Amino acid sequence: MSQADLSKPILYGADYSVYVRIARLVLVEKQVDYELVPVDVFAEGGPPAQYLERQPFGRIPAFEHDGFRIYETAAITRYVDEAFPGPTLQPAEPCPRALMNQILGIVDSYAYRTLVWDLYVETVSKPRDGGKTDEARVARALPVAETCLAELARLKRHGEWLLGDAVTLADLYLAPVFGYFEKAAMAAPMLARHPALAAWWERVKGRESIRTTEPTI
Ligand SMILES: N[C@@H](CCC(=O)N[C@@H](CS)C(=O)NCC(=O)O)C(=O)O
Repeated sequence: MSQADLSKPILYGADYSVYVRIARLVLVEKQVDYELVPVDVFAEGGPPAQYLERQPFGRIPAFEHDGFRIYETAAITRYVDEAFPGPTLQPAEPCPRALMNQILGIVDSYAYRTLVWDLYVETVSKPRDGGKTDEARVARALPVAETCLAELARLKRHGEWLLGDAVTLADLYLAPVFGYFEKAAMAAPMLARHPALAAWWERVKGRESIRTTEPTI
């Protein structure tokens, strides 16, 4: 194996995963050459035992660079931003940096579960795969989804991206969540109530990093 191979970062995961896509978006935006090693956490019997040595909670992604192993997307993305050259994806000033971290927290704690699992999976992928939508779960999720969108719209700063004129981790965290959410029927009318957020999403979809990380399923 050449030296170049040794220093090429490896991301473990599946391209359908929201969190794997967040890490991939960061790698692409930083123009880091990386290898995606497939791990399917939803395979029958769960992830392979070998993978659990990297990520004992059985979630994806996991990451390795020059023998340094980490997991948790927040740690991976900040490491990639700080360890590699390229445009910085975290504002230096305390206030925009705090707003970015707040948006990351909203995605982790509320938006991922609500917009992806409660709305997209329940109303799109479950029925497509022959399952039955849990209508009570959808009904409980709708007001939470409204709060997510209202808060994201309120936090969005003036400019092309969530925090203004530069793409940050906030944009790259939210984009894969919206990638699934927009496929749900309720997404368009909900987004239409927040025109600046809807315009942001249309802009994000034009980025090369988004186009080249589109899930294959
Ligand atoms: N806190 C983890 C969350 C990662 C996560 O939830 N990944 C999902 C796929 S998008 C997963 O592995 N799900 C498998 C499961 O829930 O068993 C991180 O930030 O990396």
